[in-house]
Amino acid sequence: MKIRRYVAKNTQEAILKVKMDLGSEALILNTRKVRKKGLLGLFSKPMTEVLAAVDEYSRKTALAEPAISNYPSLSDPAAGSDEKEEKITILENKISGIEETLRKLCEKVLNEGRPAAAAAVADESKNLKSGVSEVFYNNLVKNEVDPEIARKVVNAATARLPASAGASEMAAQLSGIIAGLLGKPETIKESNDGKPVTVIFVGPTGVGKTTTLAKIAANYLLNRKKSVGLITADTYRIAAVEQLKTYAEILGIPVSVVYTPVEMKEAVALYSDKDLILIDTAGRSQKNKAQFEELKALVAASGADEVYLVLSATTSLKNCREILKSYSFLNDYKLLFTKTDETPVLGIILNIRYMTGKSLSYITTGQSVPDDIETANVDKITKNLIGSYLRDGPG
Ligand SMILES: Nc1nc2c(ncn2[C@@H]2O[C@H](COP(=O)(O)OP(=O)(O)O)[C@@H](O)[C@H]2O)c(=O)[nH]1
Ligand SMILES: [Mg+2]
Repeated sequence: MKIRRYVAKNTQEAILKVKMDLGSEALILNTRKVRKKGLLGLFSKPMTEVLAAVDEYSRKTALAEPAISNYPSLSDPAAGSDEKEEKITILENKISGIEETLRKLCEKVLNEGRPAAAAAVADESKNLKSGVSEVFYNNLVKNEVDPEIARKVVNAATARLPASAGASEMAAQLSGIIAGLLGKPETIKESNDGKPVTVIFVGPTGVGKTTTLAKIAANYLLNRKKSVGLITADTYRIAAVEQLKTYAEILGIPVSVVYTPVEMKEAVALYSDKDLILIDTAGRSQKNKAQFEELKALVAASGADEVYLVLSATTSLKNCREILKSYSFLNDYKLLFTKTDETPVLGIILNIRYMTGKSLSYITTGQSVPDDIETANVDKITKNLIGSYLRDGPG
């Protein structure tokens, strides 16, 4: 990862510079207002400083990958600078690399045999490292990573780096640590015994369980040519049953409505010839213990191979903690985050993954069935967490 600092009259201009220099995939690490140093600076207009990073790799492949709008990248097809500019940029980078090496060499030569001065330089670089750590810590917290987790990952990254490490080394270390914490997402497994894979979705009301189930059903049916059976145990509201029936009708697949654990077992048996059985449930009131007992019995009766706890990325950490408590009766489950399109920050994903240790799976990115769903992309989530989105507004 390559990191550079840009100063311009305003944010737009700074971003333009970033794009010209680093390309459209550049990641903004930090923006702040700065004034010229010295007495004159007091009277000068503030400038905008932008700290930006880019993967050498992602820059090369940027054009091959579709841009996904809800992640903070600066995708813009017009940003592909022409060949000359590209060459100039490469040369500039090479020169600044050489400058840096020279500077370090000079320091080394000057400090040889002068321990006090050497210590001063070491001190200086330690300050630099802790300054860099704070920038990243602040970004993580702004992106709603739990401060405790943010502190832990930044400390871990700092500990692994030499005192002279700069922002690019820190970004690379942090990316590695966060990606490791997010783990490898696990989606619905293939059946290998000819029996259907049975999947049940649980979670609070309104997070998007039914919509997500419809997206998965449609994808299995249309893209993977699999046979699908639907079951709904959400009989609290007539509208909920109708919603799933409508999707089933459009897709031309069967749906069973079940009220009791016995009916659940029967419905699952009915679909023994399918490749995939998707089961919808009702959200429960956190205050009502009996409702959770009911849900527990339904989950058990379904004999589901996989349970997905569906959570909205817009839910606060405090509420998520409550929700997790309510669903702690589940033996095992995977985390499915919806509505990532409704929030610019994805800290909740890392927080909940860290707290539960459960695998990530899919994330959903909008209301549109069947398109707005994807396997959680650890790389994109990591970038979202480390980067500083332009939340502070332009100018
Ligand atoms: N913006 C956005 N809305 C979503 C997403 N998933 C579901 N919704 C909307 O959330 C609302 C509730 O969805 P529904 O599937 O009925 O939630 P359920 O009560 O958990 O079954 C509906 O208006 C959906 O269109 C998503 O990924 N993004
Ligand atoms: Mg529903």
